[in-house]
Parts: sequence; C-alpha cells; structure tokens
Amino acid sequence: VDLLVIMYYSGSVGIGESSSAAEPLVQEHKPQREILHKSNEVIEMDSEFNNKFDVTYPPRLLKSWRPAPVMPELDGQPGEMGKAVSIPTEQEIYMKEKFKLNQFNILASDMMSLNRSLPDVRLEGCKHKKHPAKLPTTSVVIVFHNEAWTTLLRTVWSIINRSPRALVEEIILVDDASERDYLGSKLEDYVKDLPVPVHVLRTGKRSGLIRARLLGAKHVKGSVITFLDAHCECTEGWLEPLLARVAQNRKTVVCPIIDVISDETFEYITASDLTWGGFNWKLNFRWYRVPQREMDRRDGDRTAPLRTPTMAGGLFSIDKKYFEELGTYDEGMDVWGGENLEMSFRVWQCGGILEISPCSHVGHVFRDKSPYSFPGGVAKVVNKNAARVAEVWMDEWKYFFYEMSPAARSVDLGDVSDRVKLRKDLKCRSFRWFLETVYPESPMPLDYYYLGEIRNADAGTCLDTMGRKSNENVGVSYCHGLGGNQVFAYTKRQQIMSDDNCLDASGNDRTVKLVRCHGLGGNQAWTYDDSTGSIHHISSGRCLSKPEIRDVTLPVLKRCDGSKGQHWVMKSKFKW
Ligand code: UD2
Ligand code: MN
Repeated sequence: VDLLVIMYYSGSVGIGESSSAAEPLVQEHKPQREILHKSNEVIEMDSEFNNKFDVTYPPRLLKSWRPAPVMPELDGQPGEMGKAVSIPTEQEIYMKEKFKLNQFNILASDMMSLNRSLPDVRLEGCKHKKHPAKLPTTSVVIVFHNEAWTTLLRTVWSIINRSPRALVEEIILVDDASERDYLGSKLEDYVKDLPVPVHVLRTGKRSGLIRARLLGAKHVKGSVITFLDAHCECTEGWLEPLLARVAQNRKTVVCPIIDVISDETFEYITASDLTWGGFNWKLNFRWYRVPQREMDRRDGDRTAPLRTPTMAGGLFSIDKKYFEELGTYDEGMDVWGGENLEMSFRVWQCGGILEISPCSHVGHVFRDKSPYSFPGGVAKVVNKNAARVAEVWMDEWKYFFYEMSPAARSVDLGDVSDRVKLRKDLKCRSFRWFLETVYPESPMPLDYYYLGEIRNADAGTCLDTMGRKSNENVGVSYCHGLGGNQVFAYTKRQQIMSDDNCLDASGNDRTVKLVRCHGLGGNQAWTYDDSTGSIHHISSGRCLSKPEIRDVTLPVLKRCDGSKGQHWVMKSKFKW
C-alpha cells in the first residue's frame, strides 16, 4: 500500500506554490485504491435515514436560477458555506457504525441542507472571464450504486442551484442496481417536482459504472454530456468554463478542478490548481505537480485551461457526438477502474485534447475505501480493466504494468479486438507519441535499457523495494522472479527506477534510498557496466555492493573494487 499524502495548507489541499522543479513531482491524493473494501454484504439502511427528504429546508432556488451565496435563513445551519459539520459527541459511536455504509460520514451529510451554500472558490480572474455568447446545452449524467440519499440529491441540487437554467437540458440519474429501498420509486417521486427535468434510468442488474454511464449517455438530449459522480457539489460558475471549451473545439474534453469534500466532516476544501493527472506503473491514476513547461505554455496564467495527460475519471464534459465518434467507453470493463486512463489515452492518441479548466470547481467526496461489492473480486476486476487499457493503448509500455502487477497476466481480460480495431480505424497515434509529446514527465521512461530484476552475482539476492515508500531504503531479498517489488528499469537517463521512485544516494550515506524521480541526474544517476556488472553511482564515485553482513538486507555503496559482491546481473530483455 502506497503512501497517502494529503497536504493541508491554509484551507487548501495540494502543493505549495513556491516549490521548484527539483522537488518531488507527486501529490498522492485520494483516489487511492490499493486498499479496497472486499466485503459484499448488503447493508440495509434504517428508516430514519431512508426518509431524509430535507423537508426542513425548502429548496432555495425555484424562481431565480442564480442564488445569492448565502440565504439568511440558512445561516447557522450545519455545513453552510462549505464549513465542517461536527457530530455531537454522544453520537460518535453511531457515526462510526454508519460510516461503513458509504465510507463517508453519513450523519454529517444528513445534517446539512441539500441546498447548502458553498464559498466561491474561483481565482479572481475567473469571475470576469468572457465566454462565447452561445454555449451548447448539456445533459448531466450521474451513475450510482447504493449512494446515500443526501449526497445524491445534494449533487442534483448543486447543479440546479449553480448552473444557468438554459444550459442544463436535463439530469440523468442512472441507478446501477442499488439495493436500498429509498432509491426505488421514491426517487422518481422526488425528482419529478424538481425545476429541471431529471430522469431516472435503471440498469436492472449490476453493470458497473462504465456500462451504467453508457446507458445514461444513450439517452442524452443535450449536445454535451457532463459526467459527475453521485457525491459531488458544484460551485458557482462551474459549468460555463467547461461548455465554453467544448464549444471552442469539439474535440476538447474538459474536467473541472476536483475539490475535496471531507469524508469525515463534509468540509469543502479547495484543491490545488497546480496539479495534473498522471499514472504509475500499476496504472493507478495519480495527481502530480504541473511541470514548468505547461505553466510556460499558458504564459503563467493560472486561469487558462491546463492540458493534462490523464483525468481522474468521474467529472468531465464531452461533446456528445465526439464521445460517440471516439468510441464512447470500453464496454468490456467491469465495476470500477481503468476507464479513466483508457479515455485519457484515447483522447490524446486519437487527436483530441484533455484539459482541466481551473475556473471550474466541483467538490467530490473522496473515500479511502470502496463501500460497495466488486463482483468477481476487487483485484481481478481492477487488473482486468487495467490490462484492457494496457493491451489496447500502451504498446510495449504495457510491460511496465505487467511487471508491476504480475497477477494481471493471468486474468481473463476478455476480447479486446473491437477496441484494437477502433484504434486502427481512428488512426490513433502510438503510446510513444503520447509519452514524447503529452507526457515526457511520465514515470514510465521513454527510453530504457532494461526492465526486470537486478540480481547480485555473489549473494544471489535481488534488489527489492520491500514495498517501502519514498525516502526509505531499498533492500535486497530472495529472488522470486515474480516482478512487483523486484522490478526495476534502467533508463537512458541513467536512472534505476521502480515505479515513480528512483534509486538515490547522497553525501556520505552508505545506504541507497528510493526517492521520487526528479529527472535531473545528480544523486539519481547511475551507470551500469554490462561486462563487469558494476552499478556505479556517478556523483559519489562508489559502487553498489551486496549487504556487508549476511542477514542484513540493505545493499550499500562502497569503493569500487571489482569484487563479485559488486557484480549485478540484469539478465533478461536487456536492450543496449
Ligand atoms: C474515481 C472517479 C470515478 C471513476 C473511478 C475509476 C472521480 C472523482 N471519481 O473513483 O468516477 O472514474 O475513479 O473507475 O474522478 N458506481 C456504479 N456502479 C458500480 C460502481 C460505482 O454506478 O458498480 C458509481 C458510484 O456510485 C459513483 C461512481 O460510479 O457514483 C464512481 O464510483 P466511486 O465514487 O466509487 O469512484 P471514485 O470516486 O473512487
Ligand atoms: Mn466518487
């Protein structure tokens, strides 16, 4: 399980603005799915929560479509203006119990208005931006499985309250076979009186979010589809910047900045506008710092759309016809995962543009675990979806994924021939093009000599990350030949990488650490001599050696002496 770092700075999540290029390029932020909830028990809601219809707080905005940010009568209600909700101490045990239902604090959500107010979190420069006079209409598609009533309806109300009426054609709710009574006909009853057309579609049997979205997309009447998760809150001015970019170029797929709604308190926390989407060798989506290159392309204007290699997946607008031309989604993907990278690679490789509009902010409740079941098993599902992405879009870079997640080699990934054909028919570019042009900062190296285990000729053990995190020592252990923690790439930039970490040694320290790759050489530059097997650390002039004492699992840097303990074998697939 990787490190989960959320950096809080004065009310905002993300990375500081003063950091230089040499600092680590990562912000690991939820979504973070290595730990997934594996139980498939069906949890019944009790009626007290089923009946939360928010009757106490009348809908705020039935006549005018642009509410004042705070309605006086709601001042002092829990959560208004995006504030944290605190639960009375006597309810804490109950709160913890209920947390498991949704993997967020449902008590906090149920205490707030469905119409709660939020601060206008936009940069000043966003508030006065001119948009094209005629924007396309959009249908908002929200899929859900066992979503809580208040988070689902707050998502809907936030769209109603904070979007220009003329731009929202309809809201389409797709129920993916939820097992909760309150999501039955009661939902239709509730939404029929709302001031925007809201349609409820049902998949009938559990289809997974990808196929559920496809069902929703089929019924869209607007010219743009906007997808949202079922536990979001849209802020003032969220929609116009998304539609404006699609209107300017129909092949642009646009995401908002995804702010964080705390899963504990429902506090609205602004996310950084200095992060973009990447991915690691496991094919997990990850947030990383926007490189200077992209800041420069935008002339340093933080309100300008940001080109991003990948999207988180849940929240974006796309021209409906373009969505279809581009091959919608891969219907062979189940439950959760993979579709975000698949869509990202497809957009870029097939001639589109993927952007984050920093003027559009939508909050999302990020969770540590998934609350729902994964029919077929979490690992199988996630590996299958990722393997489909790798097989269709990633060319030889798929090996980074398979080496890192060896179990994916044996999953049945089904038939991908339709998707391969799609790639051909659309004349899409190669993954090399994507890495070279869109994502040169990728943790998957563009050019590398070797990918595999690194074995010590004397000790017979292999370099092993031991599952450790950044800034911890690399180890050695029994060579298991299964990849994962024993897979390293030796790159043409002289790095020895494992996922987004690089072997790094500094000063007089004899041990070797795993540190975020910075791409600047320095303490992360190594040369491998194929004939002697030495791994030479350039800045210190020393050589990587087997651990000095048996039973100790730390390799060390020593004066180069040509001994067998300094002989490392990179044995397979070496390409000089
Ligand atoms: C992120 C995305 C999510 C999706 C996912 C990868 C954001 C904010 N969220 O995970 O949209 O791209 O990565 O697949 O970018 N759902 C169903 N049926 C299922 C499972 C889920 O309808 O079988 C619904 C679920 O109720 C929710 C949506 O799909 O509304 C996304 O699921 P999630 O919230 O568990 O995903 P998340 O936010 O962790
Ligand atoms: Mn979500």
